[in-house]
Amino acid sequence: MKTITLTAAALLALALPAAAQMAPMSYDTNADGLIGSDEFNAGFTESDTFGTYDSDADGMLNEEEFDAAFTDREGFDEMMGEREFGSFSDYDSDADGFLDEEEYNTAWFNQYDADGSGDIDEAERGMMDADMGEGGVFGDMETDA
Ligand SMILES: [Ca+2]
Ligand SMILES: [Ca+2]
Ligand SMILES: [Ca+2]
Ligand SMILES: [Ca+2]
Repeated sequence: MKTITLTAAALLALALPAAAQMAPMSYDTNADGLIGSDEFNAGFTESDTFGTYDSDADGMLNEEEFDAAFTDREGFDEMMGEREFGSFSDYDSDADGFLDEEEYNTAWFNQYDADGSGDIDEAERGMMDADMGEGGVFGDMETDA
């Protein structure tokens, strides 16, 4: 009987991380309650919002693609609420006229890391969840794409 109990407990312990990974927000891979920039980059890249907005599939967002995805998008200001969202040039840190995925990821990470602490804590994560959820910035990509 003891063996069965232990086995069940072991199975449960194994099942928990797997269940957590199935959640839509699996960014916090080391489960410390914070999303660091590495964790964000990995999760955000996987969600492939970048690829969705890269209409000509050249691996870069040009200003036109960026504006279509964000600044010119209907209802975008409402989704951003109080948040400041700059223009293309604010995010094109090397000013080559394109956003590569790293520039793009960094731009959004900085949006969510509102206090600039270098990670996204639970409070900041609420904003991220709202953006990823239905009616959020990334929530209705399919209907917009
Ligand atoms: Ca973490
Ligand atoms: Ca492109
Ligand atoms: Ca660039
Ligand atoms: Ca923070």
